[in-house]
Amino acid sequence: MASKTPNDDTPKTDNVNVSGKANGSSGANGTANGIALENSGEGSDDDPDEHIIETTAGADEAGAKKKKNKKKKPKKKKKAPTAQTDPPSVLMSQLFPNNTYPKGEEVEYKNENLYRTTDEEKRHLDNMNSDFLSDYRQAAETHRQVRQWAQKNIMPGQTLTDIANGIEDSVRRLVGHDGLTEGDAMNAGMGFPTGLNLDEIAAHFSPNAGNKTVLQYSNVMKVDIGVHVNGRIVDSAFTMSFDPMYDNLLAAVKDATNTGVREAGIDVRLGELGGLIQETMESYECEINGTTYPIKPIRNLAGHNILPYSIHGTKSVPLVKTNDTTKMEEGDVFAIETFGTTGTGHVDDRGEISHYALRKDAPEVDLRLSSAKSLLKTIQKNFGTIPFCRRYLDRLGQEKYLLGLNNLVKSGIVEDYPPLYDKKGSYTAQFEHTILLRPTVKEVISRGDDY
Ligand SMILES: [Co+2]
Repeated sequence: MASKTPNDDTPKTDNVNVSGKANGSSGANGTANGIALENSGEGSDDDPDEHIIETTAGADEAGAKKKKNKKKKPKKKKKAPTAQTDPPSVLMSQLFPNNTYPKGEEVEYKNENLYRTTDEEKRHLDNMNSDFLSDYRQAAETHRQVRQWAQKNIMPGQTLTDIANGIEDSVRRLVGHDGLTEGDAMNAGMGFPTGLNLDEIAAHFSPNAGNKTVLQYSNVMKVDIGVHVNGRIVDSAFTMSFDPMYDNLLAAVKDATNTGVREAGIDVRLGELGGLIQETMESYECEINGTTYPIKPIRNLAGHNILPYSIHGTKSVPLVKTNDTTKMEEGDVFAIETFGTTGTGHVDDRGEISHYALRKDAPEVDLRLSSAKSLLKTIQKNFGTIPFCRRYLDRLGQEKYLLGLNNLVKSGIVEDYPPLYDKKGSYTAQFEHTILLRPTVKEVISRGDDY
């Protein structure tokens, strides 16, 4: 989830189009959730194990045995699952017993910080963080499994609403918290609303109830997913497109993000890191419908540090060179995210808001509106300071809450995060990873085979 640079006073001169995306005629009809279930090819009895993707050898033998025994139909012993299903439904804690979740990519620090890899004191500090690490690794593995399923199954013709619900239901199943009983979403689940940002929308769009937008072949969609376990939020995003025309745009942003991830480390100055990101991004161009565009970083968006239950800390990682001499420090968690665009390189607030979060520094206000008071209690109990969207209130059974919600925003208790647009007709892309600056090594916790 992107951090927008504060004090951005550029007047909003673009022609305002509040209606958002046109709902082009719907193409191929998706199934419920927009996801076709992969058929495992085996028999069609209603055994839930049938959907498990076979990863072990000996499947043929098992199949032959099965035919022989067909008439007897012996009762199978249910073993604990060892593979994820399609769509994802097996608990992380079952796939990885005893809190042994896979590590992210571990990268040694450079130069004067290289000593940390083997330093006894730093190793001791690292070992004291085992709960922090296992929570973070569980959240990251959930993120990888859900996003890789999403990458395989998202197709033009599906609605953004079905795509968002498919991702979020999967995340909640894998961490074992549906978030429907009071306070359950605070244990583990969504770390922020799923961003599904099309074309010139760079960030902070998630469908509200009733949104009928259908994903088109020509769209460039940023998928920004947050997963948290005990408040440890993994913030990681990728971009999907179906037309190869956009490949260079995506390559530019992937390279810029990987530059930021590679060059980040203890004692690195944030303004200088921005310069390296900018240099990488600006070395690309992309031809779209016969016009060649330079790829620009979006200069009023930034990466950010992450604190427990709080997606935006106080440090930000710019996408262009700045004079910010703030250093990254041991123990910091950063979301390194970059955005590239064929547009102006500047985004503005526009359109209907979906994303909100309770402010950490919320003032003590005597709320007069009873609906605002009760909504505030619901938000505090279910989300704390974790960002949420209107759909998350809907699924808790909240109704007619908009007046109260707007009142909380006006009172400075809740912050709203409007969708962020570059100019109409432009295309934006995003890639993002979460990194842990552990005492001994940098861990790119959200790294996967995909990006
Ligand atoms: Co972010």
